Amino acid sequence: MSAELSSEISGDDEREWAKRERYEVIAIDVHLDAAASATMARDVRRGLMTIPKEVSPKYFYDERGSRLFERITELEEYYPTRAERQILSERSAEIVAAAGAPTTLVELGSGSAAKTRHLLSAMGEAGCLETYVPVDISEEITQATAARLVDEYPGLVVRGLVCDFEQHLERIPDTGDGRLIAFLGGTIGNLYPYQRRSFMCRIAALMFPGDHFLLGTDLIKDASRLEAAYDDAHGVTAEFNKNVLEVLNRELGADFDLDAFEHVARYDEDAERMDILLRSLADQHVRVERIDLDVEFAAGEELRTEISTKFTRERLEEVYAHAGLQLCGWFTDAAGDYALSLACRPK
Ligand code: SAH
Ligand code: AVI
Repeated sequence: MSAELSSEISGDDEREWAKRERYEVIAIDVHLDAAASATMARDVRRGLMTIPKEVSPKYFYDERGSRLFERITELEEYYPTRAERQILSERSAEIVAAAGAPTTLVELGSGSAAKTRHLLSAMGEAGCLETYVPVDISEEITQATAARLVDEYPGLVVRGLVCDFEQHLERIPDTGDGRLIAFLGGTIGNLYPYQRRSFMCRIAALMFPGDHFLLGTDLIKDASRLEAAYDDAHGVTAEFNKNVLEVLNRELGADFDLDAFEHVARYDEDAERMDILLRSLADQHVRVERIDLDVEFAAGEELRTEISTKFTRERLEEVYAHAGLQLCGWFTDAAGDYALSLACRPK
């Protein structure tokens, strides 16, 4: 609002203007529609008919699932969030400089953007911060995050996208002047290798010269620490895992009995990934009404709900090279548990 204009209004008017301003600086495009429910129906049908059975982790994140994930990030056993926060709090200024002082921060799987503030603040301090583009499948958390950030960063424009980042990456706005595209939290580890390869090629295709990609990845370590991180003593991860069954019950009219499954978290050394599963505690029958599907589970049978791949620097260099990108920055926490890597197009 201009100073001239603000001097003409007061009291209720001023509050009304403040509200209006907020609407003007936040634009969230929602691309989850009838097609998205059809995709979910198709995905779930295919997953429950496959051997071994599986459900995509993107269905974890309804409002309750997003809240449970936030609780996971605070658990003693779940070190990745703390490690990534340490790197961002200490090295964001360096990362922003290495990324060429971008005006726009695009964040895929942004969630509550709790750690992202370090990057936004560093961009603010470098005098380049203009636009933040959160991209997430959960509308509730994206709206709430956008509202909080415009309050915390006066002048920031938020142009969010509620969509599936595996399908709608091309909708990310071209804001000109250099973008930093961040994919934090280790979420890339939740993609299967074939999904990761296609995702990375599409990211590379989106990047203009001068754009940079910042990727958070958990690093390979001792299996016992990994398994504890995904099977905490308070049972929050178990609740998060079982929440996907609640989502299927609500969205697809399924009748999963949550007590008839147990949470399992196992490290697969060959595939270098955690397998997160739900093991059936008995022979049982599940009906998924909305897709007219009957599914049999044998006692002990496992339904895979998520993988969480762990990386090394060498493996990430291969991931980037396959997508035609080049590693141009490597930042780890003091314990070497977690890495943020910066990639760009080769000159
Ligand atoms: N980046 C945050 C949140 C990580 S949790 C952090 O580091 O703490 C993973 C986030 O990705 C959730 O907010 C979830 O809603 C989102 N997400 C998962 N699959 C997605 C998909 N296919 N498309 C868009 N967002 C997705
Ligand atoms: C979002 N993603 C990176 C988390 C992970 O560590 O793979 C999801 C998670 N699943 C169980 N705990 C955390």
